[in-house]
Amino acid sequence: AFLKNVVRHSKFLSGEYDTSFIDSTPELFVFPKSKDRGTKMLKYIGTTTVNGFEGLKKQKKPAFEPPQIPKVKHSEPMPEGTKQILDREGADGLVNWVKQQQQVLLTDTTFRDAHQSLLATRVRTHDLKQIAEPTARLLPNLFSVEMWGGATFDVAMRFLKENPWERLMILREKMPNVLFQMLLRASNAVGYKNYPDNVIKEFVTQSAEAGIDVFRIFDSLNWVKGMTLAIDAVRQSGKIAEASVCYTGDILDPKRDKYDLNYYRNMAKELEKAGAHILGIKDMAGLLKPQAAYELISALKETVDIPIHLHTHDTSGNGIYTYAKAVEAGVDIVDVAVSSMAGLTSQPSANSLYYALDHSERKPDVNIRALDRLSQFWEGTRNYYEGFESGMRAPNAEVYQHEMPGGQYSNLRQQAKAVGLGDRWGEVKRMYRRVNDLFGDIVKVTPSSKVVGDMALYMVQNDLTEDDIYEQGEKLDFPNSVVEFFQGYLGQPYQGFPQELQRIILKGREAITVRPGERLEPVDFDQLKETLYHKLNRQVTSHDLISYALYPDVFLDFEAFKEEYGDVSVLDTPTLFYGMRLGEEIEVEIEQGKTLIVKLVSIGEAQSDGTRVVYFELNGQPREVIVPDHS
Ligand code: 3PY
Ligand code: ZN
Repeated sequence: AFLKNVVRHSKFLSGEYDTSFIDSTPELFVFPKSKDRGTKMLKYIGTTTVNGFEGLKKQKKPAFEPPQIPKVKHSEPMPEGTKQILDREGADGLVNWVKQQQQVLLTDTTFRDAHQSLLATRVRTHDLKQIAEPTARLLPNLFSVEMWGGATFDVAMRFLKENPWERLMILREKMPNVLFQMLLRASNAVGYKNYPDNVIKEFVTQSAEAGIDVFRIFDSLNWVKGMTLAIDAVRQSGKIAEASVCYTGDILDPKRDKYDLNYYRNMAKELEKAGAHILGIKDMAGLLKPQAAYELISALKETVDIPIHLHTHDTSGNGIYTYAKAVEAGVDIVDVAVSSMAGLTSQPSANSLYYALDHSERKPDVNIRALDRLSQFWEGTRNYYEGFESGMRAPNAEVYQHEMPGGQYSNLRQQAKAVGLGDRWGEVKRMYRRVNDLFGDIVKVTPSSKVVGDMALYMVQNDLTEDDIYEQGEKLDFPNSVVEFFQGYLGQPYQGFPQELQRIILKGREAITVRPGERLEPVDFDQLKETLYHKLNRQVTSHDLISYALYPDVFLDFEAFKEEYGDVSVLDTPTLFYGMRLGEEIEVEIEQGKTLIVKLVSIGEAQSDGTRVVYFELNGQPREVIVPDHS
């Protein structure tokens, strides 16, 4: 709204300007000064000091020990890695290289799934960027670093108030040697619903251009029909399509025969035919038991020619044993995390796997000292995020009962707390499995896992049983996500929906069996750009546009937040979460080479209008801001 300068001038907008334009309208070249960058920041710090941060219990900022960043020689050339192989030899060349390896290759998930699964996805770019270059230098032999996708896109904007595209580009610059991997929910992109086909294509194109090399693509119901568009888009961008089968049930349990070995074999063949460069096995809950891993991988190695990449979660504590058996059966790549960010609902520890495979032919070619140093950094950094820990302290083999994905565990627990079910968490977990059975035993991974989670919360909250659903279902108002799921808007589950239940839940609403994307109007990006331009009053980048197409409300809220508080991604994490202690002084680098020194002097009494004055010094000058007091 404050922009009155050249970029808003009608001549400039219509392109009817020449060099005389500058001379005739000099006033338009006065840009709004970044005058209030400091004030906005003080307002943020003041508000957070007084009111706390969303999702965290308000408390005085703890004094954290700064994490130890491993020292590396910045001036030395960056060691080459898999990224150079892809760039030189293309996707097929890279796949051939993988096939030639005797060692088991590693993907490090510390930058994505590990913190999605342990810390509700809250790890910030500010911390990731400290350890990015050391990781690239210390672990150049990784197959890939998973650092984007899944829930990170949404959480970055919604809670951390930072731009996910910036994260990608900042890390890319610091890590030019290893493949960057993301998790793509096929037709759901990085969201919770199906998007129009052209949005998926555009998102893949933009992600590839910004630096993603490997796309792990999955459908939340293992519906191959929902995946082919994304696979094609990735192939067209010249990147690696890792099409994945989600693993559920237990292939060795004769009573769970819906998802047997043949089911996985068939799907693997279909994905290879659909153009997968690599076959992913996505064991999102950590249900793949060691002997099952041996049999599954052995069977799939006979079924497909492409490399196999196994992903699991260590919730039960059996992760390393599962990997050891998979390695024995010839798996090509496995997902691990740096040890202080591993275990529990996260991936198995890279450091532990290294020793587990010591003296074997397939021992990974990584430097264990390097892994130890990276682990020290993460041990310190993890303390910043303590308020987002799930509360799980030990391996929990109950996961074989409830089957909840590792990435969902901490989030659903937060959600349960938010609706007042914090002390009924045990019931929620048991209900989660009962809902799965009620729904006909479905694959549970984002977003189908969210549907099961929503239904479980709904049933616990309203004290409902399966019989109640069948008997009183006509009168019940089911959660939206559940209704849409039964409408077929997330695709079709294997062997279809339970029909009687579908009838009860839909109450006469339509149900589709075609691919949802076929029925969605393509987004008119030119029109959308125009709309967004008027909403933001500034130039719209292609990243803004796709963020807005995926998450319109979240994106606009994020923009409004920036308007009020500026760019808070420059703040250190303790300050972002807890504000400041009285008398504390911090330095904030607001841009390269420009640092502000902020001191919190005092906090005024609560006023009758519900505000407080917070007194700071900014670069030695007294400054005060008025902030609301929500207590
Ligand atoms: C996601 O989709 O975010 C997941 O991590 C699923 O396991
Ligand atoms: Zn996962």
